[in-house]
Amino acid sequence: MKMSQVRVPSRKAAAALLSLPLLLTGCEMPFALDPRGPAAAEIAGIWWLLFWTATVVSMIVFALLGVAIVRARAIAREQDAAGGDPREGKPADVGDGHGAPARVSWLEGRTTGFVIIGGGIIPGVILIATTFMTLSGLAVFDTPPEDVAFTVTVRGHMFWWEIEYPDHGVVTANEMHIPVGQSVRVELESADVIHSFWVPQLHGKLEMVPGRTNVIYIQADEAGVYFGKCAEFCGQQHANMEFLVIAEPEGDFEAWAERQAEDAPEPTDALAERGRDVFVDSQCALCHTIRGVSTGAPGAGPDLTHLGTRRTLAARTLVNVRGNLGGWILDPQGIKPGSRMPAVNVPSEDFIALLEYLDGLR
Ligand code: HEC
Ligand SMILES: [Cu+2]
Repeated sequence: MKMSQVRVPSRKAAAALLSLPLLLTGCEMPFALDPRGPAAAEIAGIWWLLFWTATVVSMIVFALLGVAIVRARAIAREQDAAGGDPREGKPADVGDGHGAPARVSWLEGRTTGFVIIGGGIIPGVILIATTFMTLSGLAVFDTPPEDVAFTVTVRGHMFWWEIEYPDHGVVTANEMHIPVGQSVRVELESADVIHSFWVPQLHGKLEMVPGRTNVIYIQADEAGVYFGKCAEFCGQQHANMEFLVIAEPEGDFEAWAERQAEDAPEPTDALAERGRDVFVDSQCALCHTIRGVSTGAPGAGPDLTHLGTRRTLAARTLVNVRGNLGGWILDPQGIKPGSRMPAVNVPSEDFIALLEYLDGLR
């Protein structure tokens, strides 16, 4: 084929193609590459190592390819001009029968060495080195830090997170608090299918497997709200199985834990009091624990004792404001189809009271 027959993509098409990766990332640094804890920093380091190695290798490969193309075209032109192979005086069609050159002169006699070194030894050294660096980096999953502040148990449910602090006597859901700069041991369990615990800015993913306990150590070096997500497809609402890790100064953390360990606050007015009765007398109480008020079946639904202190509802599906709370109770299957909470029929006056009560659980 002659060069003129090759279709070169237009400049516009090339520009569109090149900007595609930017669109895909939304032009923001992906969470995992913006680490805020030692384990995530280690993992991001491995990512950058592999990225730059791959970049340098591909640049060299593309440069060699470019050289080969330019040379081949030069030789082809010379052949055309001379009506044969300019080096050996052979006919023009000695190559592939279409006028392409048979050999590239600068590689002649050097091909074996080039293939062994360029195709075997160099890639071998790079692969072995990066394998060792990756494996030693992955030790962040297995090596317990020297000082561990305490243990939290996180149990995955379809499609929410049960979070328990055995040392503090706290049970909550979908929102985990940790003290800044301290390492926390997290025991990962599952109540049903395989889930995966992932807080990209703090650590890599670790599976939550029914019947076993996996352990991960997380630490945040800066105060902040970190996004977490189930990273193993677990069913219809997998995409809405998210959570928050809130890293705060130790004093704030202790205050939070103390408050969470208390029983639910008493209703402060008649409406809220009626709301509590509605809750206790309805199906809600079969699935949800409100400490001091109701004991739901274990694992049937999130603990609601201090519901009003949480930032989000239903595993980060909704912001926790009264309107959303009402919407959720009326139509959980419309908001999160396939979630394990059924719509419960509550008469409208009762509903207002119920909302008043639940919103007051701070
Ligand atoms: C069959 C068990 C069941 C019943 C009955 C039930 N729920 Fe739920 N509820 C759940 C489950 C499971 C979730 C978690 C849903 C998810 O996020 O996927 C949930 C979530 C919630 C949440 C959000 C909690 C959070 O921290 O995100 C609230 C609030 C709630 N339910 C209130 C109620 C009220 C009020 C009633 C009664 C009108 C009720 N539930 C009845 C199982 C139940
Ligand atoms: Cu999941």
